[in-house]
Amino acid sequence: MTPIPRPLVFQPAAGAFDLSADPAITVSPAAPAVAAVADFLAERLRPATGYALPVRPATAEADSPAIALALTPAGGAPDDESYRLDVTAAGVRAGAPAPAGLFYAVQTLRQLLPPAIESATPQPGPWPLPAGHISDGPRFAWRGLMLDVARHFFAPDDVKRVIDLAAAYKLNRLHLHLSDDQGWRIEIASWPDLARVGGQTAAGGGPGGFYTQAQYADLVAYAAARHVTVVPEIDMPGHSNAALAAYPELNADGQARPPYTGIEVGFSSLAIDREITYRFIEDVIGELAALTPGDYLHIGGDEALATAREEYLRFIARVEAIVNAHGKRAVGWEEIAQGRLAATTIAQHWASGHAVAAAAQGAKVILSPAPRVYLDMKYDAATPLGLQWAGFVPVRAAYDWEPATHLPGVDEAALLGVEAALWSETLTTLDDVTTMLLPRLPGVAEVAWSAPGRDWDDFRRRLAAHAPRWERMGLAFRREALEG
Ligand code: IFG
Repeated sequence: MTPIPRPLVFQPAAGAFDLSADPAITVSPAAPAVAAVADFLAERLRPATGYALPVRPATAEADSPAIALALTPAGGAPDDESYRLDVTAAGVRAGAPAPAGLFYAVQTLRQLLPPAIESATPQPGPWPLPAGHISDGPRFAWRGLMLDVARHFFAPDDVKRVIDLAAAYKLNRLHLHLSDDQGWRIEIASWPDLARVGGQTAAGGGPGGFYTQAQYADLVAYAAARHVTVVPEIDMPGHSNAALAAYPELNADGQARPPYTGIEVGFSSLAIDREITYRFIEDVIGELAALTPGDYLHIGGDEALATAREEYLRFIARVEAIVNAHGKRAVGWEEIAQGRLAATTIAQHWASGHAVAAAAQGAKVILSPAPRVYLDMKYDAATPLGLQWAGFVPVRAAYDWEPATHLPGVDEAALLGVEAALWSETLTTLDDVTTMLLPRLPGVAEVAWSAPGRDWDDFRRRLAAHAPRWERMGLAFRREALEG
C-alpha cells in the first residue's frame, strides 16, 4: 500500500523481504546521527516482532541480510530531507544525503509493514516488507502542527505522543502556543509569576499547569530526535491576559487583571507605551531563545483588537528586533504584515487577510487556512468537540486543496509550507487531541510533503488502511470521519 505522505517515486516489485530473517540494522558511517535513526527503527520493530535486530556498523559482508542505513551521497546539504529506499528479498537499503532523510525512510518502512508492527507487545507476524524502490523528498520545507497548550495545558508525555504522531507522517515543525489569555505555560526565571500565577488555570476554570525549563528542554530534545523543530510562541500584544494577571506593571493602568477562563478573544493588550513591557519581552525572548535551538520564535500578533493600529505596528517592529537580536527569525500571525517586516520574518496565514501584503513585501508565508487546517473545527455537526467559526472541516477539506493556488497573490515561491493548527478551547485530554487530529492530520501532512496533483479518492483508500495502525498505537481517532 502506498505510504502517507505519498512518495515522489514509488515502484513496487515482486516479492518481499521477511523480517523473520532477523537482520541486523547496519549503519554507515557509524556516526551518532545515523546510529540514532537505527536505534529509533530498532525500537519501533522489536516490541511487535520480538526480534533482536542488532544495530551495528556496516561491514563488507554482503551475505548477511540487513537493513542498511547509509548516508549517501556524502556531503549532502544538512537540510536535505530526501531519501531512497530499496527492498529486495535479500534485504533493505536506505540511503540519504543527511540523517533526516534516513529518518523519513524509517517512517516509510514502518508503513510498508503490516499494521501489527505498531503493537507494543509481541505479535505472531509474519513481517513481510514488500519489495520495491522508493525515491522521495518533501515539496515544502515547513511541515507543521501547532498545539495550543495555553487554553488547556497538556502534560509533557501527552505532547510527546503528539510529536510521535507528527513525525510518523514526516511533519518537521511543532509550534507550541505557550501563552494566551487563559494561561502562561513556560517558566521564565526572571519573571517567576508568569508561570506561578499565569499558569494556574485554564479555559473553563480547570487546573492549568506549565512546563519547567527542564521539561521544555526535554520536549525540544525529544522533538529533535524525531527531526521536529520546536517553534515556541509567546502571543503578543494581544492574547496576553495571563501575563497581565501575573504582573500589574504590564497593564496600562497598573492594575493586574483577574485570571480569565472564558474563550473570548481580542480584549487584552500589553501596555505598549511602558518601557517595562519591552524589558519584559527582552527577558522572555532571551530565556526562550536560549532554550530553543531552532531558528524560529513566534511572537503571535493576532487579534490585537485592544491595541491601536499605529501602536501595534511600532510594538511588532520592536519585538521583531528583539527576536533578531537573539539570533532568531521572527514568525507572526499574518496581521504583522500590516507593517514593514524584516527580510527574514515569516507571516503565518490563518484567516485575517494579510498574507498577500506579506508576500508583496517579500516575506515568506506559512499557510494555515482555517477552513482547511484548523483541526479544532468540528468535522461535522455531529462532532462533540471543537468550534465551527471557520465552518466544518471534514477529512476531504483538510486534504483536497492546493497551496500554490490557494491564495491569489501568494504563489509557491512565497510559501515556506503548511501548518495544521489545533486550538484547545474545547480539548482537555490527549484523546480529545488525537480525535481531532485523526484522521485529518495525515491529509495535511500529504499536502505539505507530496508533489502537486494529489487525488482524493486515491488518498481516501490509503487513509482507511491507517486506522488499524492508530489502534495499535493506542490513539483515539474519529472513526466516523473515515466514512465521510
Ligand atoms: N483564532 C485565534 C485563536 C483561537 C482560534 C480558535 C488565531 C491566530 C481562533 N487566533 O487563530 O487564538 O481562538 O479556532
